[in-house]
Amino acid sequence: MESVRLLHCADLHLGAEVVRLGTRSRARRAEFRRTFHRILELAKEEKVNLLLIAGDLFDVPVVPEELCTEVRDAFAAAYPLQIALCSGNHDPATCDSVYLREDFWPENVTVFASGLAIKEFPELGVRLLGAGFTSTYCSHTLLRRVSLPADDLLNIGIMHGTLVSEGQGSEHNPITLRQIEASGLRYLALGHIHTRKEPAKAGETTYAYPGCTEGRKFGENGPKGVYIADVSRYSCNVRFVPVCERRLECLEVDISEAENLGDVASLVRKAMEKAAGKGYREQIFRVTVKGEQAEGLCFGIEELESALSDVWYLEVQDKTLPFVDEAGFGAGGSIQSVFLKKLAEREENVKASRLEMARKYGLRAFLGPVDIEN
Ligand SMILES: [Mn+2]
Repeated sequence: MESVRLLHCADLHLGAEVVRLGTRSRARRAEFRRTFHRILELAKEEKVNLLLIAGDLFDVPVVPEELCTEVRDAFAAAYPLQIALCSGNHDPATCDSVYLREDFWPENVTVFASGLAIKEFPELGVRLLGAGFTSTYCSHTLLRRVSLPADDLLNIGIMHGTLVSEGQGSEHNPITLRQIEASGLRYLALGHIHTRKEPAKAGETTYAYPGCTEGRKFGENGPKGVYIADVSRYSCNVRFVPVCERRLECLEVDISEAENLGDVASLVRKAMEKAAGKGYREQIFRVTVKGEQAEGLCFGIEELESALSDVWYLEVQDKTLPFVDEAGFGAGGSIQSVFLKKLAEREENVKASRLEMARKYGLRAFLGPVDIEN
């Protein structure tokens, strides 16, 4: 075979508890499993030869039996697709791991669950090198140098680990670019980093992190998916394919222009659509509203959330500053007017922007605690 098509994914975290989605949490957990099945479908549609799952397929080392069976049966049904996976820091091959169970995995599944091992697939023209975690931590590198036969097989690697600079350590399989370069691999399928990284090269080796396949918590934002890589002796073409059921987004919206609840809702809606496109209603948002409230504007978080209840999940954080009537302090006598007077006395020595900040936050501090952003 001249070239081989790989589907490279990692960090599916099946069985993960999804934090803080309230009544949506249960539905969200089921979505992680649906995404797993979608990846198998995608492998079929794209006529993939080899599916690589680079660690953290499961969220925990000891996996509920029902989930083990679901995954195994789906793998078996994907035959003749070849599937290879390695254990990661969340699903290390500890003594009671499903990865070590005899006669459990179907014939088309290869599991790497200890130090570097090799499996050849002559029918695909591939030699696979893989290693897996045996406990949560692995502070030595699993990417040992091995001498590979100079034959026609393409050398492909799979492991969970952390890219480090020379001399830097990591508790999760530290890998340096020099080690990748010396590996003799054409492609190295990595897992562990949940943010996708564009494929890059070290020597002749292309290495990549596809990121997790669903955002588990805010911060794991944006579209999530897998890499499809066409690898030959001469070339390596990698493309990203999103597979996530939903994306997460964290947004900040300035509502200083809003005069009523409807205005606030429409500013937030516009920001959500801008971030996630037309399908924004199906996504998961954390929105922080900020800015200075206009006079007379009065809204509660719950009111705002219910005005936008057509969005699948939305939580709002309020960091707005309340309205203060500065003109009302002009007459003098009040503690606020003394504060403004003192501030004015320093006008010549302090930068205008700092003075403005002091005025803005200082006046609000008379009303209660103030959250000052940097
Ligand atoms: Mn992970």
